[in-house]
Amino acid sequence: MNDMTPPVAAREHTVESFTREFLRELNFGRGVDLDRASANDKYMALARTVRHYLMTGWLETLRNQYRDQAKVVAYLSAEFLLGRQLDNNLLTSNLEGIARESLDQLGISLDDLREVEIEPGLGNGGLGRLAACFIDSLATLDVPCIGYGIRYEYGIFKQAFVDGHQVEKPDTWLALGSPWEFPHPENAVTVGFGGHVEDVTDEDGVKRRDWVPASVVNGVPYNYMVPGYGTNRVNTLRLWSARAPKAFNLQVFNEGGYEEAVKNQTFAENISKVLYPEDSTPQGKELRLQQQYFFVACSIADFLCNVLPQDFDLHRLPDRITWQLNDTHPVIAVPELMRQLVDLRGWTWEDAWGVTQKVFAYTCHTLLPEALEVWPVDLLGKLLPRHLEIIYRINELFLEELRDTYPGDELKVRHMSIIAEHPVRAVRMAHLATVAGFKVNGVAALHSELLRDKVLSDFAQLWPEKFTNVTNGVTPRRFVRIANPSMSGLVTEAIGDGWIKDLSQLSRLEPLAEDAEFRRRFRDIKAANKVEFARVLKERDGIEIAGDAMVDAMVKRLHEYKRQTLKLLHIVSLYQRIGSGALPLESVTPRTFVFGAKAAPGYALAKQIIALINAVGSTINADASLEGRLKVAFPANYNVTLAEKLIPAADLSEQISLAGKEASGTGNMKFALNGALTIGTDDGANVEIRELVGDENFFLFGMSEPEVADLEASGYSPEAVYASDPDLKAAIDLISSGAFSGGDRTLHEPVIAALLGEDRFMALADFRSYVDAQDRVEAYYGDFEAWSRSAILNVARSGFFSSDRSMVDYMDRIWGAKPVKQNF
Ligand code: RUG
Repeated sequence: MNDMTPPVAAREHTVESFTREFLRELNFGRGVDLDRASANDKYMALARTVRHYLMTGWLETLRNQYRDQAKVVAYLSAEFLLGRQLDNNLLTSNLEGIARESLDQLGISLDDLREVEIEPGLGNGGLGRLAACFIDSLATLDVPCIGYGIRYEYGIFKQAFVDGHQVEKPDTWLALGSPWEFPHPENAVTVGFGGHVEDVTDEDGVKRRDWVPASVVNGVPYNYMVPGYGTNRVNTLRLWSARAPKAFNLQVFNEGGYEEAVKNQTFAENISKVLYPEDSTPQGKELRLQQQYFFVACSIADFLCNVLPQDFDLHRLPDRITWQLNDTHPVIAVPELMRQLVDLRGWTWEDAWGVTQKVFAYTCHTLLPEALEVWPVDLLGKLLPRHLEIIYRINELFLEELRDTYPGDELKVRHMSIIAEHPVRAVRMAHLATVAGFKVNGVAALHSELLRDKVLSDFAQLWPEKFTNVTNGVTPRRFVRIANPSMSGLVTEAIGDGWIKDLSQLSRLEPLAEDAEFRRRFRDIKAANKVEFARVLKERDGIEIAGDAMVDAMVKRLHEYKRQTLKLLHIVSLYQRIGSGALPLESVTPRTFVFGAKAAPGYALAKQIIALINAVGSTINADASLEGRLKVAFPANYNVTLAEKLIPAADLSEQISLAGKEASGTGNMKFALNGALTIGTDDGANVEIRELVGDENFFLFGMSEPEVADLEASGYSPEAVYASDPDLKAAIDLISSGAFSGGDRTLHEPVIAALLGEDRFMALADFRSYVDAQDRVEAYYGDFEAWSRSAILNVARSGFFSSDRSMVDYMDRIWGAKPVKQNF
């Protein structure tokens, strides 16, 4: 590319031009005519038409970047949970109205075509969705960014329920084609695995270590456009797909050795076959480490060799890039860069380490010690022998520094070492990231504080300036503008559309909370969103819910610390109290309890909790005596697409983790921004949500983090809590009696045993406070004017939770990257 290359002609933003383009794609791209085109043909043609409109911006962004060499943020993430692309790309290309009109004229419904798109589920939950929000915001803010990740052939498993039990099915998101990606097999990068390391002396007599891998795998880049909203900038997301360098062994195949002939191919392609189904508690699996190394090695080589100009002096690398490490998953990038500089380019260790320490920054997303990845040295050494050597060397120098700083304090040295000695010798990836990174951030104020004072406190003492906080955020484009068009229309009518790019402008809605007519319209929109959600649930899952009941939503991965069991105990308690006559049915607000949750396939207790929720749901839903007042809806396979329907419909957002366990949460932000009130503990970003929306517009309950720590220290007895609270006891006893399992007393025993035995996340301890808070919810919901006022204030005061703001914070506190406006 040079400055003389003419820019690709921009497409005309007219219905005629769009129609021409669409029909051309249908005829020439799909080889069908309109009369015979299937819905998929039409969707594909539509998607390709939209991407033509984004092409000028993309090519210009690449050209400008190549010319200006502005500092780039490379967001290294094993997960990008993108959600459907069509709506977002229609919005950013300013084609929503034009596309609809054009398709209408052709007798095609845009809404029908939207339904054809299968979302790329390339992430487990919050962490992957956050990455998708961040790249959207960076493009919108005109910041040069490349997202680097893995193009999993199968994304997060598709969840089904069989007799209420979770069954995992492969997510075949690519089956009908993927119109948004651009594969470039000619730019494949080669990555090694296994083998050994040897000493070599080069022609100049310089000795160095040389890694001789046992096998190699090719990484093929697939590029995706990441268009900004209200700007011409289109950044790139580059996802790597693994391929065998040699397709297969023809000779062996011809001799009938069919399996043997494709062995290499299978090994290679398995690497990007499936998203590792974990969220907060990683299981140490070889394939997972292969995936991690595969994508960071491809990404680093790509940046050094393809993105930077060939004559670039790598000593200036820190001026050109920050590699943001999204959790510990990409941390193997640290020794990989060292290897690139020392082994492949002959740099001294000191020079290489000097640069390495200036280009990586690390975001930690957890507080659970078991979620901080460690890799046994046996495994790491087998797969990446040279990287293990480099890690040992980094650690050796680090420990020397520690011994100088803390003479005689071997306990501290052992605590801080990158290498753990027990239970097996292993590399602590969070320590490696902290030692190498120039910044370490948590993802909400409380989380960053606990990271600094508890999880990584020794490091924070040594390097206080490294530690910072950036509270997470969510993109207002997808989660308000697109997901909630009616509310967006109302907001825009009231304050203009500047909020879509500057969410702090939502504060201008505050006075309207006092305006009865505005409240009525706001309420009407929520009511209509509920009807729409009910329609979707019926069509998608065959679940029937009332269109006008309170929508009480708990959607997140299934994990004990998130405490779906606490929500369940509340539901069972309501049911039990109604059944026993303690609670008159007429006094109970009609409510739909919506659950959405996938359990990691290897997490047995989480799966048992799912089965229990479904069992309780079936019983309650079938109980005619409740006159439909309580309903449990647990649609299988909760995903971004369903989230976009549920969140605008929700009244109550359940954010009930044990204080000190949820790093941030981002669902909590999406609900507040769509006018749901939160019932929550003082945990993660709930703390900031409550501070901003105000105590009176938030239902706080439960122990604070210091109270949890105190209770832990003084000895917690779930049995004692159970014995002392009659409602809790009655609820648990009802489950144990077999009331939800056709009289079978053993079926749900493991869940009850976990609660009464250890109750690691203190659900029982917070039960009373939670039920009291739910009583406050009931009472407040009855006053619909007050509730609507609070709902509007939640929207008005949640502008802080835009991922645009998060990105500005990252730029200021970490990256030093600057927006670069596109001038065309
Ligand atoms: O559990 C956390 C959420 O609290 C957080 O909001 C999200 C994004 O920061 O990341 C989630 N997370 C953490 N996902 N995987 C991990 C494991 O470290």
